[in-house]
Amino acid sequence: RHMPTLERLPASDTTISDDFGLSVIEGLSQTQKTLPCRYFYDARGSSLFEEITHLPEYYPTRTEIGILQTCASEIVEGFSGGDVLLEFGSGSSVKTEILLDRVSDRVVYVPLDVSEAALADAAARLVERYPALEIRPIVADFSKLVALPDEFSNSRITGFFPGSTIGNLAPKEAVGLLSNFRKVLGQGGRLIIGVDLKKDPRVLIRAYNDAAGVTADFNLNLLVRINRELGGTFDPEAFHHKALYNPRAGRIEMHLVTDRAQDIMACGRPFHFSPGESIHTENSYKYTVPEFRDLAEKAGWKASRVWTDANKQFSVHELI
Ligand code: AVJ
Repeated sequence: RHMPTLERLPASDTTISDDFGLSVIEGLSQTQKTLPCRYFYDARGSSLFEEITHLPEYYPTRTEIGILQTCASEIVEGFSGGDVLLEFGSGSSVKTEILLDRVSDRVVYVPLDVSEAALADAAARLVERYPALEIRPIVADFSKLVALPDEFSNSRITGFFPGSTIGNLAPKEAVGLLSNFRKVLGQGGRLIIGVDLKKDPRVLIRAYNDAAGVTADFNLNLLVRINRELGGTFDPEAFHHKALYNPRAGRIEMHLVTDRAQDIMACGRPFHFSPGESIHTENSYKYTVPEFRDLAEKAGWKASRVWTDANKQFSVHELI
């Protein structure tokens, strides 16, 4: 079979090239220095994240996969021929296979990702494994997506957004993204979304502070990337990884902390660090089931079914 053709949405052209340099200048100029977590995922960052998902302390990925395996038939039971499964930020599409394995009718799979290479790899694998599946990959940034190609305007679309990526957004931004998904999915649209649950902070902190130090390397890789791509002069050895649970905000925070004063350059500009100062690199919000259902309803969705694992570590929600 031929490889599916790649759709490039006009809206995505401007969005994919959002400027790393500008984000770094803006983030490092604030009183609490910050860097956006979306820049973790260069080639090394992506492979470190993959490693994280296999760590004994990092429960979310394997727990979500377990839930999907259990509830996949229920998720796909309403599918009929021509229905669309659209995955926001599909990456390798590994979790999608759990759903595709249970689909009997001829559905259309639309993987949507900023990485053309990831889409090509995933599509090549899926056309082999699912000969009856129609695949229509779209290169786009799901956070900036405004509309789908016209050909989908009459389709019933199920959005799929696993991985608890929604947790990286502040609740207000999460409502914004969910309401945008609702517009994009249109009439009769449905969303299946993975959300990490609130739990014993010690379990959470361990998941972001693994004994092997992979999460530390993942966090520090951001400095390596700034050095390489933006002429940065960070000494990654002079920073250490810190993960904490902020109970008032209900989120894990990751920081890069320096013990001593530093003057570094990045993007041709100087930045000063005082002893003990940190760069806030990631938030990972955790929700109870009712908290997330409320959030989804603020975005105009109706919370429908929800699946969790026996230990109530992770949740998969159906929004209609
Ligand atoms: C899967 C992107 C949501 O917040 O748990 C893992 C990323 N950061 N370890 C998460 C991450 C540190 C992750 N997301």
